[in-house]
Amino acid sequence: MILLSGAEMVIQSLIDLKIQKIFGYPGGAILDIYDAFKTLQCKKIQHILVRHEQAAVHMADGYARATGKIGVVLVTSGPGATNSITGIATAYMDSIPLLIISGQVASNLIGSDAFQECDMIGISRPIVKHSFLIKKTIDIPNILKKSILLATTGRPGPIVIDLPKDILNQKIKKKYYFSKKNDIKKYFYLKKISYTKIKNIIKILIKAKKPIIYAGGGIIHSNSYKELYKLATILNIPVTLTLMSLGAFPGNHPQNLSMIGMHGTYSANMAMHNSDVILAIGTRFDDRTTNNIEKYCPYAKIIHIDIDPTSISKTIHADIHIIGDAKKILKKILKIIYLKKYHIDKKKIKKWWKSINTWKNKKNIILSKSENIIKPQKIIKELYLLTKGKAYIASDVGQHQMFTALYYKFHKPRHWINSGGLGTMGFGLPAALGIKLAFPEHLVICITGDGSIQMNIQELSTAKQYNLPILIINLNNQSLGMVKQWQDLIYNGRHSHSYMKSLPNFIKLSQSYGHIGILLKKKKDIQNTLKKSLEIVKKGSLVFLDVHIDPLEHIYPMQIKNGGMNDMIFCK
Ligand SMILES: Cc1ncc(C[n+]2csc(CCOP(=O)(O)OP(=O)(O)O)c2C)c(N)n1
Repeated sequence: MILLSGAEMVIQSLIDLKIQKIFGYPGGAILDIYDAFKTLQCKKIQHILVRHEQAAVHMADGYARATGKIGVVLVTSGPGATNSITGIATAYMDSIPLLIISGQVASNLIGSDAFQECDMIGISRPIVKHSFLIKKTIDIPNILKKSILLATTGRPGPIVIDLPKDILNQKIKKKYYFSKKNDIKKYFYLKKISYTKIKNIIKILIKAKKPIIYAGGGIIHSNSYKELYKLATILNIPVTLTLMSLGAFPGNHPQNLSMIGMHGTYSANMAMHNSDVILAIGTRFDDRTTNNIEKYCPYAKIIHIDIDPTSISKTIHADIHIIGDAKKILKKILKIIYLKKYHIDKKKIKKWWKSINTWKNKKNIILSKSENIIKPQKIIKELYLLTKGKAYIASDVGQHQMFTALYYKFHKPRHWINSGGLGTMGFGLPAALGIKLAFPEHLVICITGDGSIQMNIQELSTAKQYNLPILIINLNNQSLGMVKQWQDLIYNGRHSHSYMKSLPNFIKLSQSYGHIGILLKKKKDIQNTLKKSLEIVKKGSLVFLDVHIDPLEHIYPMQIKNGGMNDMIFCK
């Protein structure tokens, strides 16, 4: 057994837990941990020094979403801890597994308003899956191990570990014991999946005249895309996705109706509204996907599969539900379909498909003609064609996010990374860097807006330090576009503080960080400029492409507030 300080135990445990990357920023309370990187001569973990703790959490979050592994963050006490809060809330809302290790003042000073003291456990409590204040050095390995299990199992989520400075002390060595055995007690108990319920669900799906699958982010968290694909194609059922699950079903598959909800496609929302059976998997029926719950899908029987019991009938009543891992449940459904040799008559829902195809073919978005001005839809479509839907794309929050969700067809899961639940501007750039760190060989693109990018633009410096050549596409409309759109539609066009007058010169700004800045203003240059930018990125430089788009463009379709799923508008 080796002797280590508390700080060394943190690093050694993370090595033993096979953590490869830590995103962090040093400060007084965690200097011992930073010192332990040196005293242990740690080479197995790469530490990425960000420029702001919020970005550290988003970077770890992007890394986690793209890889399916946990993202680990290290921040100091006080302002370091509070700066991480928006990132933690972002991960919490989208069920992303993160471990946030925060420094704390020494145990004897806790509660005395000591320098850089804040009650991190208290502040973060409503936005974590669980948290620990470690009181004894020897508990460090076990609590780290337990935290990773908690963060990554069941419904994933962020865990905070607060570490008082005295228990990390580099000068005090204690026996380090890390158990390699799987000896942590499971914290949840899942009932055996009911055979009768599964048979019942299959019968309902087979009998349905207008069935639909509504697949959420849980499909991605549980890696059950193959099972979803099999079930949907065997039964010939249309599939709708949420903002969080784009890519969980191939974007160009004829059964894919794409995104539902506030900015969902016409066909997806119409099909949901008119369906007679909804199979909802790994989704929580949040308000952006349901519109007014009183008018929600009036003809449908609802079957809900989810790992989180608190999601069942939380907003929409489930007629039948199964709690558990989506992959296991879908596998069981498929197994029973095969074993029992159910008679599946795909033609039975021919009429349903006819209606869906009419909705699909309806030209529901009326684009105003533009001679020279770039329409945001056009650039995203072109990007999709040039990258063949294979790029990892991180976005920020606003119109550009919705344009990307609607016009870039994601063929694979974990390639569309955005903040859905909290809707955090400033997420895109750090998240894209986290993805690039995970997959250095892959093309990573950040699609952002002139408002969002300025919320974490300092990370261009991190990108330079770690040589992370991504493509940033700034859909620049000189305004907080989504806010302006709401003001146009709901506030009679009164643009109160949604226009930004003094934007920086993004080209010079990115050049000053050591990157390449390119300006795109004309419609006729879209294809060539995109190609050129992608080539430069491929050669190893970060490109900041500042695209001046039509500042008046809106994102449509848009559901009418308080309406049903089928109440949408398509133009101003
Ligand atoms: C941190 C944060 N503050 C405020 C908002 C509210 N909000 C949502 S979209 C938006 C405008 C985003 O503007 P921009 O990034 O330029 O994107 P655009 O809508 O123009 O594409 C704002 C202010 C938010 N989502 N996040």
